[in-house]
Amino acid sequence: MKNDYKILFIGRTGVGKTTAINAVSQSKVIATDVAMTTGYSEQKNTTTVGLDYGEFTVKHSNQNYLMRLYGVPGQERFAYSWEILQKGCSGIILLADATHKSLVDDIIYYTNSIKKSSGVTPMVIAIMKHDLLNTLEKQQLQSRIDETAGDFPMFWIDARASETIENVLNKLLHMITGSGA
Ligand SMILES: Nc1nc2c(ncn2[C@@H]2O[C@H](COP(=O)(O)OP(=O)(O)O)[C@@H](O)[C@H]2O)c(=O)[nH]1
Ligand SMILES: [Mg+2]
Repeated sequence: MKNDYKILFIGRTGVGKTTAINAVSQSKVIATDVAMTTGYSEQKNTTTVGLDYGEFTVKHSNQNYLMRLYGVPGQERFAYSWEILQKGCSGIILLADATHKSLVDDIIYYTNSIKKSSGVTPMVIAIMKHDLLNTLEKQQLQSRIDETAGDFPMFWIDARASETIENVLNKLLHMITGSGA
């Protein structure tokens, strides 16, 4: 029985992909961040030029499930790399930045691209940086996302808190294995 899964963390630069994979990986994370020469963002001075890679093993009923975690380059490069990356992909975590004005557009863009090419791959939406919103903003965001992507399970995540990411990985594993794990 296959128990080795390729999981993609997809989202724009700065959303928290590298932080999230670092937080849960039990193996040394391989990152390809380099100093940025052009300014996409004022807050960050590194950007992902390739992939992050980490590993997360879940033990269930005496069986180990290895989740291979890949941080996928932001939207700028997504269109070019997507076909290659999705090969053998078992599950997708779509990371969306709660503080970014393009949050809903991002979700529409990614869910449409993904549905078109791999409509059956289990996918969940992880909303990052919600700690920077107030309660009302969070409620408004929740209803906009429900309208846009209500058919995907949604989680509020803090990339710096490993248990919130582990929850998402466990949910995704359930979806992949059909609750066998
Ligand atoms: N406040 C807050 N900051 C976060 C959260 N997730 C990530 N960050 C911060 O966002 C910045 C960019 O994260 P990074 O992992 O480099 O993003 P990447 O470009 O997607 O790999 C880092 O300084 C993180 O600490 C979150 O949920 N809340
Ligand atoms: Mg990164």
